[in-house]
Amino acid sequence: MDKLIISACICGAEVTKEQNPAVPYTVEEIVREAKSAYDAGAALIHLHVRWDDGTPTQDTARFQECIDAIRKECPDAIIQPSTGGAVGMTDLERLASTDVVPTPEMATLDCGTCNFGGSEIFVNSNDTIINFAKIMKERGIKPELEVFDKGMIDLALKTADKKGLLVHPLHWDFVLGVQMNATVRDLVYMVESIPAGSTWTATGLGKNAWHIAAATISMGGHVRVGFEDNLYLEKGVLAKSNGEMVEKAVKLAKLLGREVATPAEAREILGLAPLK
Ligand code: KMH
Ligand code: ZN
Repeated sequence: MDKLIISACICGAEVTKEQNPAVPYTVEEIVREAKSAYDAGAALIHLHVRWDDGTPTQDTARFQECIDAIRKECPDAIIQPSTGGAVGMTDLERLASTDVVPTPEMATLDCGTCNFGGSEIFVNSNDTIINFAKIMKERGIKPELEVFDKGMIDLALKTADKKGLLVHPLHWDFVLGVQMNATVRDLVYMVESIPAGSTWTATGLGKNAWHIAAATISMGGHVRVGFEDNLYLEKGVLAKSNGEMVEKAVKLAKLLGREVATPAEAREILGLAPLK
């Protein structure tokens, strides 16, 4: 089994300080959370950014400021901007997070439309998937294929992959518990549905975080934890930082006998070029 890559989704676009006061908005807070996750063992930071009042933004300059500041504290972390942004943003707006310098090694690529709760719909048409894949391929950005149910795996393969826009081996992120359930059976179904040779990360929303993490560690996948997906360390106990959640994932890995990957090892596992 490969070593375990721990990704930290430190901020997201939806969670608020009202739900957990440690949710970061300002550049300083985002750096604090990225550093806490990195110091605890995260190799990869999945990044959304906010304006100081908490409003999600895909503004290139804000991403640049956050990435530059994170880079000072987490020199070798893989920093993966979101191109999902927030519900309601245009495709152009969403892609602006990748216009930073240097070009990101990775970015998310969402592979289908999804009910996001209440009346919110996260829209990713076939053309969006194809266009994002094309742009990422042209720019040498490795996509993390975000899939919220099994149909999105099929859709990614039938759209972008069929057009030769995805470079193999692919890397997937199974976001369970938004639309699809987050049981081990669901997770196994997802893993069995991706092309051979793919790497994969899984995350469970809210209370689903920890059993999905334990199953993923046991199955040889990689784990994503953080405020974007879950605000609680355990039932009724809010996490004080993203670092606390990464620490828990590291503890689980130790208990289950899986070593944790450094950022350099994570780059090797994901087929990314070593950091210069
Ligand atoms: N905030 C969601 C609408 C991604 O980062 O690519 C989209 C999202 C997925 O979080
Ligand atoms: Zn995200």
